This record gives sequence, C-alpha cells and structure tokens, in this order.
Amino acid sequence: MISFDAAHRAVHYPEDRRFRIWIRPSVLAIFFFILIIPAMFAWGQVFVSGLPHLPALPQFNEGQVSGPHGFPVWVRYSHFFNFFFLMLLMRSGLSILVDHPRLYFNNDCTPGTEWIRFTPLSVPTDRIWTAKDDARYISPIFALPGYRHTVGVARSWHFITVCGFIITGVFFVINLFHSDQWLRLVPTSWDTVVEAWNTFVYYANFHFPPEPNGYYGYNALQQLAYASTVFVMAPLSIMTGLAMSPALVNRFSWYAKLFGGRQSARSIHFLLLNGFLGFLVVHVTLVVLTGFRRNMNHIVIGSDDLKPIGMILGFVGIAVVMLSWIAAHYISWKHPRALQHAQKAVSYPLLLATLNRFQPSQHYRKDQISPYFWPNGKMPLRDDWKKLAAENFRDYRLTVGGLVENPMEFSLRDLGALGIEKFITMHHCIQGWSGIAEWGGVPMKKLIELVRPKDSAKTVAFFSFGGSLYGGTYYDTQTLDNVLKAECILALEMNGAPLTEVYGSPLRLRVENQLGYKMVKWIERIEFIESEKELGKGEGGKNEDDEYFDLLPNI
Ligand SMILES: Nc1nc2c(c(=O)[nH]1)N[C@H]1C(S)=C(S)[C@@H](COP(=O)(O)O)O[C@H]1N2
Ligand SMILES: [Mo]
Repeated sequence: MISFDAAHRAVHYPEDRRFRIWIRPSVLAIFFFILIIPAMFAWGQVFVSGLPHLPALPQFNEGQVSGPHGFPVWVRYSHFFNFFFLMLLMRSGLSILVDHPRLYFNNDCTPGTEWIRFTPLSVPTDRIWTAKDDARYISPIFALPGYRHTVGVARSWHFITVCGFIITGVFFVINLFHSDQWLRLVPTSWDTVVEAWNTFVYYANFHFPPEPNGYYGYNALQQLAYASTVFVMAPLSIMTGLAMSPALVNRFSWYAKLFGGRQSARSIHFLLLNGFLGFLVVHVTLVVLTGFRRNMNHIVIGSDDLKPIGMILGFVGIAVVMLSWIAAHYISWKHPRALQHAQKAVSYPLLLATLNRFQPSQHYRKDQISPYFWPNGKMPLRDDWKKLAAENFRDYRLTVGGLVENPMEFSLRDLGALGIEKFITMHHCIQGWSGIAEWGGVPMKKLIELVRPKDSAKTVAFFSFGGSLYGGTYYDTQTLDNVLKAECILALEMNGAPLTEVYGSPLRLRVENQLGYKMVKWIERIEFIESEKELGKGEGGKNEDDEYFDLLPNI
C-alpha cells in the first residue's frame, strides 16, 4: 500500500473501491452462443458417429526427422520476452481501461449505451458527472500501476512495453521465415482445418486427442491457435491501438471505421486482451497436462528429455516476470518522473516523425454529432470568472502576450470579428471516451498573425481560470507549429451555440490532433514563451506536471 498524501489518496485510493462488471444481456447471450454452438455441434457429432478419426501420429526420434523440429534459441528467447512484455501490457491496459470503465460500439459514449461496464454506478443525471468522477479503482495486484486515475503512469508503461512487444514480434517473425519453423505455425493445407475441428471435438467431449510430441509438431488445433495469436491477435491489437489515436482518426477516419469506429476499436482492443488471457489459460493448462517436464525442456532449454532443469529454469523465468511487476510498481510510485521521461525519450521523437505530421482534416456530418458529450475538468472557482460568467462575459478580455511584437487584448466581440470557422470533429479524452461536436472559433493562425511572435517564441501557453485536480492553475502548452495547423482554434461556440459554462466558456482551445487534456477550457490568457520548461514543473502543462501525462499526445 502506497502512502499517498491526503489529496492523492482521495483520487487514487477512494472510499468506494467496489468492483462490478455488468454486461448487456444481449451481448452476454451472443458470447454464450459463440461458445456453446460449436460445443453443441461437437457433442452432436460424437452422439451420432462417435469420436472422429485423427490421422496416426508420425513417430520421430532425433536423427531421422526432416521437417522443422526443436526450439531454436531465438524461439525460446522470443517466447520469454513475449510473455514478459505481454503481461506488462495487459496489466497497464487494465489501469487504462478502468479510467473510463465503459466500452461502447458507438462513437458518442452516451451513458447507458455501453455494452459492458466495470463500475457499479450509473451516470447520475441530476448533477454534473465528469469523466474523472466516473474513473474506477483497480487493485495494484492486477493492474499496473493500479489504484484509481493513474492513466498517465499506466500509459507510460503501455507505450514503453509495446515497443518491446513489437520488437520481439518482428524478431520472431523474421526468424520464423528465415528458417523452416514457419511450417509449424502456418497451415499449408485445408486438411488442417478439418483436423483442427476433429481435435476440437475431442476436447469438447473431455477427451485428449492423440498428442504429438510438440518438439516435432503440433496438433492441428494447436497450430491454428498459435498461428492466430501471432498473425491475427497481435497485429490486430496493435492496429486497434492505433485506431484510438486522435491524430490518425481526425486525419483518416476510414482507419477507425475499419474496426467499426473509434470506440469499437477500443472494445476490440479489450476483447483481444481477453483473447490473450484465454489463450494463456488454455496454453498453460495443456502444457501442464500433456507432459509438463518435457514441454518445459522444449521451450526453456530446447531439449527433448525429462530432466527437471527446464522446469526449474522456467519457474525462475516466471519469477523474473513477477518480479518485474513489483519493480514496475516501485518505479511507478518512487520514480514516476523518470518513468515519464523514459517514455518521452521513446515516444516524442517517434510521434514528431509520424502521427504529429498529419494535418487534422476529418469532418463529420451534422447528424453524426454526439447526443451526449462527456464533460471533464474542474469548473473554475475564481470570483472573477463567476462575475464574468454572470454578465455573459461582456467585460472579458483575452490577453495575448509574452514574446510577441504586438501584445493584444480581445473581447469576445473582437474575436468574433476576426472570422469564425466551424468544423465537426471527434474529441478523444485520454481516459478513453470520445464525442463528436461542432466547434466554432477563431483560428490561432489569425491571432498569431496579429500579435507577431518573436523568433525566440517556440511555445504557446494557455492559462485557465480553472484549477486542477491537485491544486494550482490549469494550463497547457503547444508548440508553435501545432497551433498553426488549420484546425487549431480558440472556440467560442459548440454545436452552433455559445460555449456553455461546463464546456469551457468563454473560450477553449481545440487541437484536433491531440488528446482532450491539451484543450484548455475557460481560457484566461495566452502567452508566447521560449519553452515549456519555464512553466510549472516544466513538463508542458498541469496534467503533464502532476499526472505524468505526455507532452505531445497524438495517441
Ligand atoms: N481548464 C481546464 N481545461 C480542461 C480540463 C480541465 O480540467 N481544466 N480538462 C481537459 C480534459 S481532460 C478534457 S477530456 C477536455 C474535456 O472537454 P469537455 O468538458 O468539453 O468534454 O477538457 C480539457 N480541458
Ligand atoms: Mo480528458
């Protein structure tokens, strides 16, 4: 148990730590039928004609095999590192999941339309209920780093380990096709499908099919299961992960549509987590039941005998993996800043070279505007904002200063006179929800032309009237080139009406290639500065400072 101070305790370790899963009954029925229908066919087949015939197993011994056999050292290392990274990915994924504990197949995330939720709460309708209020606790025993609203740290782990996962996968697949080992995984004849079904019929009727020695080959069902984790589940996880990127989705929305939309991609990403978990359970069970010692020697030391050494080293490997969870837990709470910087060292250059190059340009139709739009953030408590709000922001003046040739002040009317641009885009919150809305406002580009930043101004800081989760003013920064992108606006309007208080009146930022927390609401002033390092704790924004969020969240 971490010794949080009172403020962090209230967020990370709340009173209400209940864990409940609710699944829409119709979805539950679909899952049930997907599982039960094949089993019923298998039972029927055995009832009518008995257990199917499986071809006799070829008998091998060392020295007289021609095809692929054995487990070369690269297979054994890939197997270990894959397990290592996958576990960290799954554990950090759970922390990310419960930060918005609902999954949908639509784009708007209207409460009540989720197909599964991991919270006992329905969204109250009699008061403002922000996405942050909705975040749930998860035990650090299951998740990395666990607790509640730790999405920043969890993302650091997810994005660092996904690099390891991808490198391991690429290394494995390259070696696979550089040797004859691919023949073990890739079915080369339709007979494999028939045989896989017949093998399934055995398992479904609680019989073991004749087991080949895995050193020389797999049974057909095993082959298909391995092939689909390597060639279907892993790539699909990576692809659905990318389909949650605001930079990608607001540039090429067809990409998210490949998976049925942005939220559907998130749901599939979660179902794949279940796929991996299910694979793990069945795989480990069968490894244990079909000659544990021999199987462990295969995959750990590459020999085909009954000595105990593979098993012993295997347990050491499992211990190392479990120690990595403890080490990750320790780093998460003792050195979160170092973790954040490690993630930044990997991601930032990569994003600058890839996703951040996309110019957001995806527009949606009016009829796609979300009926519900989750609110987030803390409403301003400052009296000056309340007074301005009470008078409809008549006396509001946006000051734009810092490293500019021509510091200026703007009333809302002045801003309106610069010309309002409108577009309909999808908002992506770091917590996981999305929503489509029409935004109307002044392009930052126009403002920049008026105030004329000096050459030394590389960063633009937006300061809010509002506070932040752990106290202090909410602010965030953007690089100059990102605010110059076509769809970066200071929004005065949402869905054709002036911004309401909850959604950021009088002004909020829109930067469609990034996540929601970069879009400061209730903007008080804008300042051009040299570098984000000059402000706060120097990480680029209040959430970056206090919650270890990314400086540039294109994903
Ligand atoms: N001032 C301020 N702006 C903020 C926040 C905040 O807490 N304070 N939250 C951010 C986050 S996390 C998101 S997702 C969006 C939410 O915008 P919405 O309330 O219009 O949905 O606002 C962003 N802007
Ligand atoms: Mo957010």
